[in-house]
Amino acid sequence: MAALIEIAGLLRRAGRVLALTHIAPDGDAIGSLLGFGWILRRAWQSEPGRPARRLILACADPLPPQIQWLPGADDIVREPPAGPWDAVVALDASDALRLGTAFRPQDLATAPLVVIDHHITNLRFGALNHVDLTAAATAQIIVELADALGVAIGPEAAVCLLAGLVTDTLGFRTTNVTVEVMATAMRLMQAGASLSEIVERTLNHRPLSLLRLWSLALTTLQLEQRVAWASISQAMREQVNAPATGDGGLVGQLINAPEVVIAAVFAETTTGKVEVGLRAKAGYDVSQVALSLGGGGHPQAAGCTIAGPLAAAEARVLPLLFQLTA
Ligand SMILES: [Mn+2]
Repeated sequence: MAALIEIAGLLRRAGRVLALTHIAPDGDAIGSLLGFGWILRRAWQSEPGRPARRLILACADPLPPQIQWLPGADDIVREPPAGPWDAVVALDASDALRLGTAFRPQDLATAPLVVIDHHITNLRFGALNHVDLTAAATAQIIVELADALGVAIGPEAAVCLLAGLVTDTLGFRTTNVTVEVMATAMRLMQAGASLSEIVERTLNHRPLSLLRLWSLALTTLQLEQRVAWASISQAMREQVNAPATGDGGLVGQLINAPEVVIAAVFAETTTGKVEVGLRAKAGYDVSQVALSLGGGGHPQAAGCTIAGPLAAAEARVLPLLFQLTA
């Protein structure tokens, strides 16, 4: 694994950096991307007298409302301008496909690809890979990168990075929350981030259209062999005027039922594909199922996007889940 000090050296020397995060972005994807941006700009500022430098932050998909408010979010572009670059950095993504159209091989003509991630399914697709499976969020690794760069974390970076930690750990409730994670969170609070505001604006954000969508999706809820699943069609979204993608955390609700050890939500996209969100209780591992279907994630939370229609996607995925609980 590439050391953060090596990556920090490369970033300090670089004049033109493109940073990318994954499609269907969550709080850790955007929090890490923005936190990275704030920290790298500060590192560059500490070396005055150098020629103007260029940092572009990109995410191929639009940001959901619960993370649009993070400091600097308006500067994220969906399509990066043309290079050349001195470094391309991929954050919180386990493979290049997950970066969507923001990932263009020609951007690597002059630049090494630096991968910074914490997913067990990471394919180490960069020239430099820092994949820390013990990190609760990619945001936690960005805090370590700030230390490697020797820069103090400012209030904007702190908000973005704490949002990444809070959302990926569901408010510090997942099994990977260690004393170290809590210490990082304390550091970010000391640097100016409000924990209560972040929880309120990310995890607690549930518009009525989402609750109405859940009410429709829950009519499809089924349970077999301790596997619970539900589906969301585009027709349901239109009926309640809900956003075009995602389940807004429904799969995370299903896994909370004591009768359930694995949960899945199948969500039809506007292109007819199906996003599959998977959750597992401790002792079960859905990451390998997601990986085998072209996706990825963590043992307790993973996902993939596969061919539709909904019924075909369910017929393909459910037998793999039943194998885990047999
Ligand atoms: Mn993450």
